[in-house]
Amino acid sequence: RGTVKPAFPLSPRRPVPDSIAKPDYAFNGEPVSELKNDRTNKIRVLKPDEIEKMREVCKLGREILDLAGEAVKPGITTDEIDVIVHNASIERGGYPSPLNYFNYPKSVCTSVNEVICHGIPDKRKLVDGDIVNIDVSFYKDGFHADLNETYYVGDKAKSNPDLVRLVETTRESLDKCIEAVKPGLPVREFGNIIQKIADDNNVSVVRTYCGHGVNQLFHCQPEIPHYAKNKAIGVCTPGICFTIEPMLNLGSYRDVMWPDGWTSTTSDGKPSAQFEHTLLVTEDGVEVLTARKATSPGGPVKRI
Ligand code: EYF
Ligand code: CO
Ligand code: CO
Repeated sequence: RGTVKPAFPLSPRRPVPDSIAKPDYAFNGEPVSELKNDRTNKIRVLKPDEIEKMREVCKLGREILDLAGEAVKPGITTDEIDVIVHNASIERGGYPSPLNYFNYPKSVCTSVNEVICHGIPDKRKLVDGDIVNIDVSFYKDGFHADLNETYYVGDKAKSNPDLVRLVETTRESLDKCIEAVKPGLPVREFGNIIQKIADDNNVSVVRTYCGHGVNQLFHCQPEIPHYAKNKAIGVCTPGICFTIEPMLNLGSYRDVMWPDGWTSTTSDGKPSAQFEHTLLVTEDGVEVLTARKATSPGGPVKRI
């Protein structure tokens, strides 16, 4: 019902050199250690040396997302963005976490316009007036980073008031959550913060996909829903790492899955935006491990 359809065929699977250490699922698609861990309800508190490894992998993850973001222009295909992310991951001595995760076929998720998340890079060229979310996850030295941003494609997108309202509200909803992080805060509170900002700006909150713990495992406890009055379990505690990754829609909050089993889109074909950071809870607040740099591409646009 929207603007995007699959642009097949997908390019062949990109190889990762034997010299790069891989997560367990890289071989047969099954994240065995995650599935085992799911049976426990424990939120892992990282030791100082583990926190240092999270800092390093997240710094490199930011570099990779920025390289991809710099390439966003009318005419580039999302598969070409996948090449950039794949090669940048290997050049930094790590593994692109999405590749073969539950058999996911690519090294990054690229979600255009009405695609909410998990869009598969393909032959579609970006067009002036599109928005595209690039979701980079990166594994190195035993730890994962996970971050994403939504970018405007060309000047047409930046002069569309509804798109700017959607993208900037989504960005602000994540920023407000980050301001609230401190030891003792229940993780269920993030949904209340996001929903209030979404309601005030007449956009809706996707309910199907959540933020998550991230450390030696790509996905673990706590689960972080982005909608109000959720019943998520867990409290911010120094040494835990998790993502917050709100997905907001211009129209209905409802999502539908494409027949490919990966691509989630809005049910009404209207656009969706997302931002994500990996966060570390500290003794007195939060460290944004995937923080933007002064040189990072994209960034806020003034509302029209
Ligand atoms: C089993 C995938 C599995 N899942 C989550 C697997 O947290 C993420 N981004 O912030 C995230 C990224 C990826 C991911 C990349 C691949 N997957 C996707 C869709 C359905 C599904 O069902
Ligand atoms: Co992500
Ligand atoms: Co994530």
